[in-house]
Amino acid sequence: PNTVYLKDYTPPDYLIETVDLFFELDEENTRVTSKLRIRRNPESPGEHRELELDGEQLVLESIRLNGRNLNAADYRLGDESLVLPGVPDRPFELEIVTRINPKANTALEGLYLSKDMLCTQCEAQGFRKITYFADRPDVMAKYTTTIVADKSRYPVLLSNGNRIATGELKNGRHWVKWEDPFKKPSYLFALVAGRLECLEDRYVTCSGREVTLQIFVEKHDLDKCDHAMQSLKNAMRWDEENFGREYDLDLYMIVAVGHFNMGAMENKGLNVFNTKYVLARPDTATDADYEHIEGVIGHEYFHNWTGNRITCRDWFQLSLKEGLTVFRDQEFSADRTSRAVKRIDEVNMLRTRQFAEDAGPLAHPVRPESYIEINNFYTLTVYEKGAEVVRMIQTLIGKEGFRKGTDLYFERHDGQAVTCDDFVKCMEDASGVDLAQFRLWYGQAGTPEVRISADYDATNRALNLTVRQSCPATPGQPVKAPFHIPLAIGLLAPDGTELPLRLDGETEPFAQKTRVLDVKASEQHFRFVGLAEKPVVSALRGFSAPVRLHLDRSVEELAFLFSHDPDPFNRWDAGQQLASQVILDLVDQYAEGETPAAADGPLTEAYRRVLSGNWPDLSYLALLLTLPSEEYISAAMKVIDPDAVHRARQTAKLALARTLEAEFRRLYETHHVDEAGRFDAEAVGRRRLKNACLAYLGMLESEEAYRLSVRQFRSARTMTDQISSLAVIVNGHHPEKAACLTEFYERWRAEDLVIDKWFTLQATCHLPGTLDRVKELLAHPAFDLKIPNRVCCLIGAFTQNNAVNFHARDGAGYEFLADQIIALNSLNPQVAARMLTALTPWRRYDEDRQQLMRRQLQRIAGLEKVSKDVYEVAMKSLS
Ligand code: BAL
Ligand code: ZN
Repeated sequence: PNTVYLKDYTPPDYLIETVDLFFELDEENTRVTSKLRIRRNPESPGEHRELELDGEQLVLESIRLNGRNLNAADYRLGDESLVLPGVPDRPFELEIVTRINPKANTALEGLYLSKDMLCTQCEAQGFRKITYFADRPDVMAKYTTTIVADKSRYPVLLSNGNRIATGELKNGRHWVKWEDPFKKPSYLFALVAGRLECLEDRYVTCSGREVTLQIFVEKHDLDKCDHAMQSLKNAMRWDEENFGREYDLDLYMIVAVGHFNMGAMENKGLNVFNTKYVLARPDTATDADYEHIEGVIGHEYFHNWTGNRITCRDWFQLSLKEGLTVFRDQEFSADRTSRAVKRIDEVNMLRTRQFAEDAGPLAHPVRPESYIEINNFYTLTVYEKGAEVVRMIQTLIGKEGFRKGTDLYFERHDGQAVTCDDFVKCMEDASGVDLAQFRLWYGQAGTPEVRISADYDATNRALNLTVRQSCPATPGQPVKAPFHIPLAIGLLAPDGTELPLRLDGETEPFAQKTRVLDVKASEQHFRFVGLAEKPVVSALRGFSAPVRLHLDRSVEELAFLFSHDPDPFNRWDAGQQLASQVILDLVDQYAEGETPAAADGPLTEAYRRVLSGNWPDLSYLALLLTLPSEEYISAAMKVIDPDAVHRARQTAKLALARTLEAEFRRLYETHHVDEAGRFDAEAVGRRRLKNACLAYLGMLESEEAYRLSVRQFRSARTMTDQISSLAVIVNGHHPEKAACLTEFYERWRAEDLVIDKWFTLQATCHLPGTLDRVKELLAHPAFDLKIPNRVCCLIGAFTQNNAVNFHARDGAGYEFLADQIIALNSLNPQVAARMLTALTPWRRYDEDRQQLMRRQLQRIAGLEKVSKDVYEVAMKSLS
């Protein structure tokens, strides 16, 4: 397969001004007529001889140029292209008729069937599976779309923009015509047809325009749309208030689809969503689901400006829209929920998953330089690290400067397809801050390591900080230049109060309690003065840069910060570092064949102090009480030993449960109140805390814990409470485990998203025998390899969230995964490639596991009909 390079980018030779589409829908034989107004691009340096259009898996029926039928001698047809060698100099019209088979489309790109519904997914390159087109984001055109279909099967016919005409036809057919007044790239095209019900509402924008809001779902899901609708209205208001962005069409539609490769898709005026980010009812969706729905609804809505009106010049610039839009949805959620908790959740994901990506063979910059299959680059690096890069810009130029920067960006580039560099330039121009060195964050891969050493000079009452940075080599980038790192820092006195942050030479005290240092060199010195006592350094506050921080700390210092740091992120992080130290000590002891005996003193004491505190934000307290994940602990090891990590973490958890049982019990009972109808921060916090306590109590495997968990399971009125108690039951030896799993299945068998949770719970059970159970579940009538959500909830959950079982020494987990990938490779390459990443970090394990994992990667790479998606991940993983 070909590699595409950023350095090879050239502007399109031809521009497409208008696209007039005519769909005659049929499950297996859809006919697409596309009329294009095309003209040469005056800005293209090329010779303009040939017009090359992209197209895959299409049956070409006819082509007409300015009304004249072309025959086979007039064009060249390849597997992935249609080339017209002689096209006029002046603007011309091209009409292309193709046929496609949506039912056979299991890759879920282009037009496909989801249950009885026809729908599209065009990002990144799905439009070329609908018709021949210049399928690249810098070709922006105005679209009209007419859809003809059987009225009883497809009473609802949707596309982008506004519905401008409808009509009836013979033989029970009808048609609808849509017009999108905004220019857009082909990846934002959408079409949906089906028997759908609609929840409708209205929104009045800041300038007083009324917008109709519609959420389309299957009939039995109509009672699960209220939260999504409210989230949409919240997002629309928030974007007006925080970014000055008003919605631009009179209609905003969302359709929930059961078969979907991604989370959701921001098609202009017609978002298509994975059902899991739309549907919620208190008894079917957890608090986390509710939050994710609001976040994703916000994300897709925010794309209307950051993505749709201003789009990417090419796919290497994907983070231009994704990093910025993730940052925007993060801020939206932080304003809607708890800022501290949201930040911790984000950083947790970044530090475990994105850091691992950055440290492995698939590492790539936020703006990649090459790809084989662009679908493989919808990654944590492009999205989450991309959002961190935007956040750092805000930190460096300030909130006001950032808002001026986005205002300028919208003004300067509206209607254009631009680059990451264009965005940074707006930030520079608006703020006057030089971001030349900062741009390296877009081009250099890898997670920078920042080492801080602090030396207190008692005689001069000064603190000398030395900050060193380096960045490990990544594929194709052996040597890195120093990054521009915003390092937020605070200094604490022994009683926990914040000390002034005056640098040597400054006459005025610094006004704030947190100060951002500009770290730009590989070694830099900062001298803080006027410090009567040796301070404790609170560094990288709020996780001000996506770096690995190394700062030697004693257990006492960590315990101090865990009790006193006013920065909520750093306070939580101090607890994580403390617990990691304790657990890593246990790992060492297991590795040396010892069986550690006692509970750890400092950790227990630190937890006891936290438990006795008075906490307004209970979600935050729940996070303080949660041990670092196995993934996070593993990341600190030279060679990952999944068994030892699992055992050590369980041991630490059990020790805490034993020593603090009474406290956990007290908190559990205090917060075990029925608030089924409430989803405010307080009710969510109660549930999060209560369930964290139940998880500790469950470790005890006592009659009492069994009673509590099964009582909660059977009386729960929220999915949060039910699934949390079932997780405790499943991961222990509860006598009613099998009965509870059956009850749950029987109760929820009609709710796909709840059954997904049932699969996940069993797949993530850390007890022995889980792989056998997962294999049984593959044969369960509710499992279907063609449904991405099911694949993620069973195969993905087992291979990515159950290290101790997936990495079983005999390699059975690896073989199982490879078998599934081989089956998925031909059905849905995108999902197959995503699943395959579980084998990518094979070099992080011991020799035996390395061999076993590598063998499966080789088996996959050697497949006769390997898809581009899978090939790229397998080859890069092995290289
Ligand atoms: N553009 C793909 C889905 C999303 O990031 O919104
Ligand atoms: Zn997005």
